[in-house]
Amino acid sequence: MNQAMTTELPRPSPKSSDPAELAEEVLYCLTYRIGKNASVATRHDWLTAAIQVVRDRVIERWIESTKAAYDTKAKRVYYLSMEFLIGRLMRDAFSNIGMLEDMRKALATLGVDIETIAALEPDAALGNGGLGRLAACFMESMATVNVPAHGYGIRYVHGLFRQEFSDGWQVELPETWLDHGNPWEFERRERSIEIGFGGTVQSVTDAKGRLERHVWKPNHSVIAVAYDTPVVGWRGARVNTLRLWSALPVDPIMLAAFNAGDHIGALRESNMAEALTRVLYPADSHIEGQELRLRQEYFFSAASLQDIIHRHLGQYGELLSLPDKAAIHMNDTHPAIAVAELMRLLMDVHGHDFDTAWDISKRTFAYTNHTLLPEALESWPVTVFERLLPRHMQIVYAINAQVLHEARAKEGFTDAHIRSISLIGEDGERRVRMGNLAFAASHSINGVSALHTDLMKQTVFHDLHMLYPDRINNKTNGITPRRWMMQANPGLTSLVREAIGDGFLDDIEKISELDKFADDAAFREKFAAVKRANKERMATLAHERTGAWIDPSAMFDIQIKRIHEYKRQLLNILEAVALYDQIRSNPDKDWVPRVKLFGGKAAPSYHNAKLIIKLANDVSRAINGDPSVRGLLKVVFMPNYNVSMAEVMVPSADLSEQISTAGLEASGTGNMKFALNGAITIGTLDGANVEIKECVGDDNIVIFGLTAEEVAERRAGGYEPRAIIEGSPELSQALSAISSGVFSPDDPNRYRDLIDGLYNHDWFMVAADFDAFCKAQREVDQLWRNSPQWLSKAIRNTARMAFFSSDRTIRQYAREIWNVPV
Ligand code: 26W
Repeated sequence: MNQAMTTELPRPSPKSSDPAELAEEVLYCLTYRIGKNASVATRHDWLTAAIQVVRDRVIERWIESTKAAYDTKAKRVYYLSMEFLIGRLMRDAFSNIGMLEDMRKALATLGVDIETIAALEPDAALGNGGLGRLAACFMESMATVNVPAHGYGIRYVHGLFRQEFSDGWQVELPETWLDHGNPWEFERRERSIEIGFGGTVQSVTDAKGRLERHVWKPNHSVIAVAYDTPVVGWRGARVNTLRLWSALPVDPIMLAAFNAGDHIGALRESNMAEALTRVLYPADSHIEGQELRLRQEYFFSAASLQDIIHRHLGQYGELLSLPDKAAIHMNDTHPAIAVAELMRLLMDVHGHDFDTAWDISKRTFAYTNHTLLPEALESWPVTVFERLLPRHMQIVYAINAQVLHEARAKEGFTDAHIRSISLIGEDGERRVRMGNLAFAASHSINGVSALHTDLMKQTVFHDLHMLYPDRINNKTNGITPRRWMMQANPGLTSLVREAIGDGFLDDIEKISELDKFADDAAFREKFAAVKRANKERMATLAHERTGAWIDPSAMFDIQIKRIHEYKRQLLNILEAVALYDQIRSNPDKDWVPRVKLFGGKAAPSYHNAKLIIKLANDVSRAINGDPSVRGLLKVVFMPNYNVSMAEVMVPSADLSEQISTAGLEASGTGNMKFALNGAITIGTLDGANVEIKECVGDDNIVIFGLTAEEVAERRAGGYEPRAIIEGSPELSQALSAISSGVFSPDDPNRYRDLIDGLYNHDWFMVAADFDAFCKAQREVDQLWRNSPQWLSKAIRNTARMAFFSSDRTIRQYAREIWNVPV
């Protein structure tokens, strides 16, 4: 290594895949881009140098892809999302461009272990959960299936908080993913856009006093600066752009204030700007209604819209063709303010009339809904909206007038219908309903699983669906098999290649050829060996992070996702408590050894979710410390669950817990990751579980509990949890143990309210499903005892999951929503 470190290094001819030449390139980067030689380079320097070598290849493809889209006048997709939960990028980019193994060898010749440096890369957690991770999978699939696309979002300085446990309680710490710089991003100062807030609206009239146009005069503004990250598709097919916006103060204003001696005012401006993109709001499925959040939404939506318009005008010189050349997709309602911004740009800046602008908007926008939970539906007080965005407020009123006019013309529309479709909610404080705004402005509104789409039509958007019956459609979610199988589970990937060849790497549909191997005893053994190795890797991680030893021969039963009452981690914990009790009462029974693993973050302000984490940790301490269940039951809560941790946990699972109250999980995508990696699902008929069941077959999944319809009936018909609890000895026993402080001797009343909630209302029907869940778990035990049978089912899960590739999902979006060829 030192031999190569002469003072002058020739720039090696790039594009070689020869490990020796790649090694020279790494040294070149280390020297001339980082300014170090090998003897003083830190591990981070090696990481940066390795990334830069691959990045050079990526950039070539990036430029080609961008140029080709321009030259062919291709329609572009703009995916607007407040969150992109991308995780680490190195393995993804190296693997997709086909350089992972060559770089591994090249680095080895330099004495550098690629796995060691890969682990140093920060996990970019610019998202909360499902919606953000879906956006990341979609970006990868759009590049893979060759859709020219730009993702637009926010470059948060602090992504989702880091979670630690202090005496079992969640503690949130800031996460600093940019500490060592970010070799994947390119700052584009030239794409800086001024974004205004507040102020007034002036009407400009012509000589005859007729209104000509409105002019918005904001009273303060910030600069949006673009940072671009290349997104590499499989085999480098195409490289798209993820453009994230960062806020800076407007210098002239600052200077003027400084000159005028208003130092405090200048600082306020500067802090305001930087506060805008400082942190990701850590609540999913719960709106806190902070004004800063609305500012963030407008900031990134307006910057993105202005950027899109700038690009379109640069190429086509007019905006009437926008819908033919641009599809703007809103990932949930967080970017819905983009609707009013596009209308403003079309009318106030480019002189189009309302009808033309509205027609362009509706043909350009599409919207995906990701949740039906009422507490997660966005709305903003008219007072706040008006103060921050006075011109947009006027536009929202104008759109509302248009929509209500169309509704009144429609037969059968009563005042109640009108009230429900109005963009302005009138119950109590007047509020702008962002879902109705996004719906009204979109030619396509999609749900994320078949069940969720049906429920959307029946519930939140019932009346809007009556008014515009051809807009709602379903696009069942998917996951990228590159990250979630090829990269996360190289053992399984090699095994599948050995069995059915390489075809599935390029066409995931071909993985169905694996089905016949479910009955092949030799293959089953190999499949089991891969799972075993993944479980050993997981056991090492569990020990590193928690100190707990878990036995890889036990069943790994995993629930990882955000902590939310509707996701029912509590149901899973209660079952563990009940099982613990049964094992102690019948120590001689032939119990199946289990390790229950949990992972997930609670929103910092979500009291019950945090209490559920504490309960899991208290239960874990009691069970793991009790010699009478040693070797039979363990409970481990992994701290700081994130994408990188999921990449280790998912391939290690035997059993996947997908146990939400039916009707409440829009889709789930963790469910897909587990099944693809050969775990069997225990789940309710909720979200995409319904379709997973159809694909893998009834015999290869364990379904229990109330259906969405039954949940609705029970709710309507006066649900009485107390009676149910009293009728279930196991549940009563578990609840009274928890409630009386068995797991919290230091504070016996800690869980009193939580448990009382189950007796009194039990919104999420934990009691109603408890016995069915326990019974299903004992069926799972029974399946596990017959190992060949278990393995056959696991293999069939892997073989039958092709439908849940995000390549399929993206092709459907492209054909059925965006009108982009694929
Ligand atoms: C502003 C607060 C907020 C933030 C995020 C409200 C709502 C959200 C998201 C809509 C929550 C979310 O991530 N939803 C999940 O989206 C996934 C992708 O479609 C689905 O698989 C999950 O079922 C759904 O919960």
